[in-house]
Amino acid sequence: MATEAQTQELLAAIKKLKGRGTYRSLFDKYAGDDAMLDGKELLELLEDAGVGNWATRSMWRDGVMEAVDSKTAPDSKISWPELQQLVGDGVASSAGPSPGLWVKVRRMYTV
Ligand SMILES: [Ca+2]
Repeated sequence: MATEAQTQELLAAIKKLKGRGTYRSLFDKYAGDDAMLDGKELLELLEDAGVGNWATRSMWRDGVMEAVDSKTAPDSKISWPELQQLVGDGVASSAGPSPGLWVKVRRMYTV
């Protein structure tokens, strides 16, 4: 279950982890040299951000991956443009994610 609250929790945790850096630098840190965030790297990010716990974190990973990964060319990896859909560009972040993405992220926590 859950939804809006968990989406907000996720975004708040990522924002906190980002600290004074940018979303781009955070992405680069976890994505590494290939500039793609795979499942293992996403799990590390979620763990460092304190999202979920040992029992639920893999569900968060799967949910985030499913919501953010391209629907037309899914590769189970998150590129920077894909992550931007979730966090915005970090500059004009007040605009936030598109309404369609909110629905997707919300749906992924609904069992
Ligand atoms: Ca992808």
